[in-house]
Amino acid sequence: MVTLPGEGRLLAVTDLHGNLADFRAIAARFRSIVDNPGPRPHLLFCGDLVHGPAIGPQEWPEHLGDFYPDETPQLLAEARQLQAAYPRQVHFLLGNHEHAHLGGPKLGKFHPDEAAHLERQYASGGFDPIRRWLAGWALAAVAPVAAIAFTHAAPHAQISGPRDLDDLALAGYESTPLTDMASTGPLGALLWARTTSAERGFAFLRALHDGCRVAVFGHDIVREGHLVEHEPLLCVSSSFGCYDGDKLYLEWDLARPAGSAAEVARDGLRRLYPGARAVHRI
Ligand SMILES: [Mn+2]
Repeated sequence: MVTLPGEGRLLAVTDLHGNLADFRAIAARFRSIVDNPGPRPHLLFCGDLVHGPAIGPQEWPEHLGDFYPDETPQLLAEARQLQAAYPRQVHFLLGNHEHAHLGGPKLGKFHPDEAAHLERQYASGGFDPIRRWLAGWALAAVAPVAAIAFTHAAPHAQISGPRDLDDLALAGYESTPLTDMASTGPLGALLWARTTSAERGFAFLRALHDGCRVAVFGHDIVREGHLVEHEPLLCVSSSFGCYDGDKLYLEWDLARPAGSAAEVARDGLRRLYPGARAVHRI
């Protein structure tokens, strides 16, 4: 688990899926404030940086939003460089797509085997350092003063404390059916759950950090950019499956205690491309 400090600005994005332009947009925003006086800003990626569509602009379907080419290798290279430049300020959460390289079930979204397709783009052994890097990504982040927790998928996991996350083994899910993942235990829920009940969401938050009131996550596509299905859930779509004008990220003062998901949505969501035409309204 990543524990964020109680001051400084936090930028959080979800599900880039190989979209290099979107990565560069949030990285540029981070760089624009990184040298400001005052507490250091933080940048958090909430999983699924990898695996994009291999579909040409002519065949591109409406449900995937604006066209982009999959540039996962370059995105990973630039993400590593950014973290190397700001090691205590740039954080990554594991998504189900990264897990496919670490013992998770095989994913066939745009290729028969997404992980094999990406690894084939590297020279022999070239993916090994990337895999070691991915293996160190966290499963959750907590901003204790802001009272916000971050995961890749919905906060459906049943845990008794943050230590439970340390004990989760990533390997061994190669042949688990995808439809079973969200119910196979805490790891499957953390990476695959699309939603959860209010009761279970609040129980997860309490287990991570007593006083946490808001759960921010991605994984599912929300065409409008975000959804508060009910408290404490705030699902954010920053990139994949959205039109540029609808892509949202979170920007929050880590010293400001959040009271509810609705408050964080109202005051913390920003457009990734403020100049682009929004198809949907916030
Ligand atoms: Mn996902």
